[in-house]
Amino acid sequence: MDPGSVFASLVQAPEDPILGVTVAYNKDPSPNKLNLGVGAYRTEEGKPLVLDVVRRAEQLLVNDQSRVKEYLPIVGLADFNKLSAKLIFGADSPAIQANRVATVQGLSGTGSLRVGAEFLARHYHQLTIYIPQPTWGNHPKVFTLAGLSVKTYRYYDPATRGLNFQGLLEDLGAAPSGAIVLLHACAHNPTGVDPTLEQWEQIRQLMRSKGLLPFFDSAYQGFASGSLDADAQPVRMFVADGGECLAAQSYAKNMGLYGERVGALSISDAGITASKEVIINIAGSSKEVDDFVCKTADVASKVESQLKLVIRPMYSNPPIHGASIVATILKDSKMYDEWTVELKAMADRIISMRKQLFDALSARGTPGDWSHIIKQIGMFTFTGLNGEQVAFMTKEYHIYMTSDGRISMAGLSSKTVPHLADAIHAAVTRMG
Ligand code: PLA
Repeated sequence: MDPGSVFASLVQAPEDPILGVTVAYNKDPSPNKLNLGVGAYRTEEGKPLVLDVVRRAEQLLVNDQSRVKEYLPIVGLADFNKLSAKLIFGADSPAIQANRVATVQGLSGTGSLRVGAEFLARHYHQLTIYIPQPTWGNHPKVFTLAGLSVKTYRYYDPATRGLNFQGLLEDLGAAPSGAIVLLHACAHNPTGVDPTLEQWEQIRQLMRSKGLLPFFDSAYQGFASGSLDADAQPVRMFVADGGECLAAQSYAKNMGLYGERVGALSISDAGITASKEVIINIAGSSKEVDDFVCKTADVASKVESQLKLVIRPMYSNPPIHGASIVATILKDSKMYDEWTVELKAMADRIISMRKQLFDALSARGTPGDWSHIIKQIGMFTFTGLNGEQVAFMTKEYHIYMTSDGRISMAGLSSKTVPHLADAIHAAVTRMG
């Protein structure tokens, strides 16, 4: 019997639209090749960056002889979970103070999204999730495979290269009550277009009035503005109103821990937002308030217990190393401060790449309005280049990017900006 034959009828699957760009890049022998596909930060020298504070945390961990390699609990490292919830919801979050938040460690952003989606598919009454159009290419697959039904809401307007706010409000306004809504916490991927805080407030009011459930994907906290707190503002607005909220966090980009696969999923249950004194005035008795607080803490514990049932048969429990690095940094105020400085430097370098690319195109007189390069936020520029132009740039200039015209600004350096500008100029003038 031919041992290979049982899978002989398989069709060859296509490469991943994002990670496949790196596969193609690796095969290219050209010395001028440039990978602007996957969102991975590079230095001015084009090298991957391990943050100094991460190296230092790793050193501390290595030197600590009391550390062992035993399994973590199913939900992960307790310190890491607490600190992660604080990082996204805010240290003074009433939800955390009232024990209304259940947090589990996840396999980076993707794994945390998947665990959240599997949990919702099992325990939430509405199985429809609305995702922005466009969104990160893996979102529809993660949610569909978890058992949710995926619909889209309008988000980006190609004509203005900005937010289609009216379309967004109309589509969420027409969504069935209770539907889940995936929101990018900041630095929307791939468009680089975020709502303003005023627009977030309108989105919040609309969603709460219709009982829509917010599920935040926070893959770039700190990368948009350079400030961890400013970038978490949209999430904190939703948590502050006392309604339910899910948040998937990734430390891949903001701590440069890509391959360590470290992230978290937090589920905040509904609760009261006013101070105890105010509520006693309304409710009449302190006991009623205590009962309520107790009940909500009870819900968080039930949520956690069910998350464990999702995780255990999937990968049993999460890896220890990355979470230990993060916890070491988050719990030490000096290391935390060092992290924020290094994070701000990464964000600033990306912003300076935007300016340099914009200036280079202006200097070449490249036809079209390129101001979106400096207006868009975060790791990516959604250039507006079409698939044909992208293919031309890859073939003629060895520049690798996703076929939707997204470029990772974090992969660019002062040295490579002219090469990219030449390629865009040629693509636009010859294939425009
Ligand atoms: N959510 C969004 C919006 C992302 O852009 C990414 C990563 C993730 C979640 C998942 O990241 P993690 O699992 O590594 O934490 N997006 C990258 C990489 C940077 C990728 O596609 O996997 C991108 O190039 O779009």
